[in-house]
Amino acid sequence: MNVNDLTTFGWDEFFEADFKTYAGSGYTAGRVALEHKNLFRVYTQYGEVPAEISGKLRHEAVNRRDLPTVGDWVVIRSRPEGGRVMIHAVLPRRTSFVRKIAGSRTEEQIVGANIDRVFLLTALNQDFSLRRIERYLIVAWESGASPIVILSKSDLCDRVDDRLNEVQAVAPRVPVHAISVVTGRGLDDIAQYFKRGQTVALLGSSGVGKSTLINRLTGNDHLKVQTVREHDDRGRHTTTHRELILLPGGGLVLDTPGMRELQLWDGDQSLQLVFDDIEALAEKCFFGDCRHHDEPRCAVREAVGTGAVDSERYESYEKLQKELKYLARKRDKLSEIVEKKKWKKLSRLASQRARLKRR
Ligand SMILES: Nc1nc2c(ncn2[C@@H]2O[C@H](COP(=O)(O)OP(=O)(O)OP(=O)(O)O)[C@@H](O)[C@H]2O)c(=O)[nH]1
Ligand SMILES: [Mg+2]
Ligand SMILES: [Zn+2]
Repeated sequence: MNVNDLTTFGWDEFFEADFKTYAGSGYTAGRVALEHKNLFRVYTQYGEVPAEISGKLRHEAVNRRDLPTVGDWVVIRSRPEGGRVMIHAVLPRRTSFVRKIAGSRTEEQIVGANIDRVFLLTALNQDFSLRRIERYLIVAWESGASPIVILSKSDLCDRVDDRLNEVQAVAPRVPVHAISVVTGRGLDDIAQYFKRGQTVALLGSSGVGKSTLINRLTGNDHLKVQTVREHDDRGRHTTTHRELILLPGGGLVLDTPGMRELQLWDGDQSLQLVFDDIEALAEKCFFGDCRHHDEPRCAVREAVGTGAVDSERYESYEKLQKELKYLARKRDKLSEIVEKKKWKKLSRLASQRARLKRR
């Protein structure tokens, strides 16, 4: 594997096209591997180097989306004195995995950029929840990456095939695999997803075995994993920051800290995709704008009544739909504010420049 070749890290014509405007002025490109308190590590053709954001980029950023995040391709320039390189710009993202930040504030967080596939990990113990898988699927589809459901710790479960079927039923058209790093089950099956230059992000609650799987794939114990098993099997948030790791056989994996909650940010269309069984039934309702509450000849309520659609799945669908509607309203308000902020900032920058010119 040639680590001086950026294609090893996923560089291709897509990013090349946007980089053209920078090429030739001493700029090169790199991919953000890690972010920690405003300090970054970036994969470059010269190796992995520490980096920081240029004052201009920080100054001109209106919101977080404008700043680099793990997985981003960035425009960098090394400084003559060596040491840290400067990040001057973020190249447009091909995909971005966005969630709403935890808590009540309406703010987005980009968990990872330029991800090709997301592994949604759920452990085959008390962690197992079909409802959580549905939620994860919406965020995954929305990111532009392809989701794959991974049921981890299959060695702890004696109904693995039942679980596989249950998950497949709520995740139509999504590959589902059961794995165990203890018995080795499924590890050969998932090898197909790790390809040179392709990025797989691992997401799931704390303690499901994300870091353990990556250590297994890299063949070392670079990543810290939870050592003492807790009696209640809940995670301890061992991983504290996101990190993009190059696999010895090619391919990149993004380790992420376990999430306490995955809040939706956007996803109307993905909701339709994840719940296409219910969406298809809704087309058969007598009224075109049926809310499936008390309207006559409602195909959805009928299906829930006969058990053709699981009632918990239907509740989950309604809940997620409400959540998305609420968010959309809040986001609309927010974008108004951001738009105003942007104009203020731009006009301030313009008058600053004009003043400088006059001097
Ligand atoms: N029985 C069993 N235990 C596993 C398996 N994979 C991981 N574990 C154990 O699960 C615990 C948690 O693993 P981690 O890899 O730290 O989990 P994580 O998902 O990275 O957790 P956070 O970093 O906190 O988000 C460790 O004690 C692992 O040894 C498995 O396939 N079977
Ligand atoms: Mg971890
Ligand atoms: Zn209806």
